Amino acid sequence: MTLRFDVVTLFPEMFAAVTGAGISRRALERGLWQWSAWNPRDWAENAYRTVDDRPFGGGPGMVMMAGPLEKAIAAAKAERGGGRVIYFSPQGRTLTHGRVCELAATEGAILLCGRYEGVDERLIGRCVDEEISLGDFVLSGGELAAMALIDACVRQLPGALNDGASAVEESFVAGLLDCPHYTRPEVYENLAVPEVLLSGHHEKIRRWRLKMSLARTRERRPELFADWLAHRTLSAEEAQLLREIETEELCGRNEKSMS
Ligand code: 9WO
Repeated sequence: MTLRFDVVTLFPEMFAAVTGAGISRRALERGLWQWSAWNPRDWAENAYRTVDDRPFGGGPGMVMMAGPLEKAIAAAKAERGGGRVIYFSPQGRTLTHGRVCELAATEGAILLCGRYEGVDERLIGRCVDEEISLGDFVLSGGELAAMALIDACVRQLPGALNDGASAVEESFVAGLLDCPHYTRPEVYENLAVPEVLLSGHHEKIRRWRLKMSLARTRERRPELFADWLAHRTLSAEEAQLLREIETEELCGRNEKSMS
């Protein structure tokens, strides 16, 4: 079973961003995932290949017509033998790491990318199984959101990441934000790398990184931190690190001076 994305889009060439570069390109070449583009223009009714029309009720801009989209979706379904249809819009439910992992473990989906002011609501009612948002902002179309989903899913596939790096160790996986990272030089513009990272003491380094993840999550994403706390039993080490973090805050120290 291979992850497969069938993308319904007026701009198939945009997808070179995921198919032609980086980790997702390598994974595609390794056969870890597949994709096809379905251009609704190929199912347009007239000689101008029109796929949009003016909104009923008036107002600015254009709306994508249901007919060509439904036919493009049907063609994709026929080739892959069914599949869920995901539509990308700010009206959808916010994408999470958990949903990405679920999707990466399926046969993939048909990704419907809207343009203009959106898609005729009847098409959404008839064909769309799930509506996904990346956050509270507006893009010019669903393509960049679809590519974000593809990239996030593909990097979860076994064998997609390089050199033993595992998606299981990244930011979010443990429900916490990532720790800070440093590379050479040891001093940059008078700013030194935290000493512990140069110590070669792997146990201390692991503990420091966990502490930074805890402190950052608590400070920057209190709702994420509350969730993390609620869904686990604190280890003795985590409890100790949190006490240290709280004490250091009371003394007026912040992340920048912590080490
Ligand atoms: C455009 C527009 C122009 C004038 C007045 C109102 C308007 N609304 C829109 C609009 O929402 N266009 C959308 C463009 C239609 C659906 C596809 N588009 C889209 C998807 N924009 N932003 C997203 C998106 C998807 C996922 N996460 C964040 C944003």
